[in-house]
Amino acid sequence: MEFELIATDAETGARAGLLHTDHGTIETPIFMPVGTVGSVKAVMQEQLKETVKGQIILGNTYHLYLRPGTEILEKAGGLHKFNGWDRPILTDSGGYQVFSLSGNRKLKEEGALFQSHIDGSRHLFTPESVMDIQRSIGADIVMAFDECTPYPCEYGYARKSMELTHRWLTRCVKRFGETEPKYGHNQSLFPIVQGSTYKDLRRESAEFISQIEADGNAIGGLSVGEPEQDMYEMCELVCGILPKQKPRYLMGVGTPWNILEGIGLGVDMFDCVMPTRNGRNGMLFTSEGVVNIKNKRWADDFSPIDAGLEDGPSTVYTKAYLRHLFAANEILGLQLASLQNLSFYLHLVKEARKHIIAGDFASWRRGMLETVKRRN
Ligand code: PRF
Repeated sequence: MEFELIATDAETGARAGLLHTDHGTIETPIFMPVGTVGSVKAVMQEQLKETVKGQIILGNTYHLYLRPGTEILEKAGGLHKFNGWDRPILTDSGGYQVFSLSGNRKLKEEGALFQSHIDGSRHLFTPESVMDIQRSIGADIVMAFDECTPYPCEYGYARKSMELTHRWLTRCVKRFGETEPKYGHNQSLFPIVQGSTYKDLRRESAEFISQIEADGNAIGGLSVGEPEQDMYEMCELVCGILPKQKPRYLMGVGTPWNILEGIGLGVDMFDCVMPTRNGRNGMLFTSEGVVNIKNKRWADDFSPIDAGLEDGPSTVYTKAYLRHLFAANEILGLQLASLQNLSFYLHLVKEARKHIIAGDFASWRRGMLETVKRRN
């Protein structure tokens, strides 16, 4: 995998780049739609490509390991073949999902013991097993096994957790180095910076992660309930240490304004369930700001869902119609809202990239931040 920096903004830390993988080139900054079980909820792969203009999607090791399981994934020839998405895929390691989803989990030096959220069965994830599972899934980018600390988190626990994440990383790197891709395309391992909201821990973690010299690096443990200012501060500190020539991925972030801020701090990749999950609840992200499409005020608003988007569901469907679909509990409503939000997120990062290259990112962003935060 290779990362080419195309442009760097003079006023902020923003960068535009090209990330070359065996499944195609990703233009950064990029947003990655979340396809937890190998499916971006309510959206077909054709729509992800043609309407949303998605370039890379994310899957979860935790979910795919529990269902359908590595045996089926290997029989299929990997996740790309299984789900029909032939562009890049990134898989999260399960480090986060074990802690947020499974019941009765227990952390040991060896790994994480947990109970499946599906049938209560008991499993052990270790850095080694998680590398092996991600080899079986066959994602282009695989994530290291980490512990994401909750917020707030006492200093002592945050330090111990970060140190465990570092020891786990060493084991991930070793196992990954000893194993081969299964499907003929290359895979890259991204380590994850932790350290909660403590500057000294974040600095130590970023330095530890940098010396791995991985193809890319991730920032975890943020957007877990801390004030947004703390998230930005940690992000800025970490981006100042991580290698400039490698892509930086801020995990699980966030709102459109979080993404604009993150780009300004030097982040290249983002993922979040927000556009799809909130979309299914009737919350739309548009070029006019945030819209609660269930609100009665849209009942006779026959304007496009998002007049600012040139393609996507807006070219065909109106706010009034989408509101009607939600009121009538129609499955198409969930699909259209997901398509709208993902199209908007991808549009936003594409515009950001355009303005980084044009050299007016900072002034463009000032206006855009106000617009995307507006409540309608
Ligand atoms: N670690 C992993 N995945 C994640 C996170 C993390 O810290 C987060 C935190 N926002 C989201 N997804 N492995």
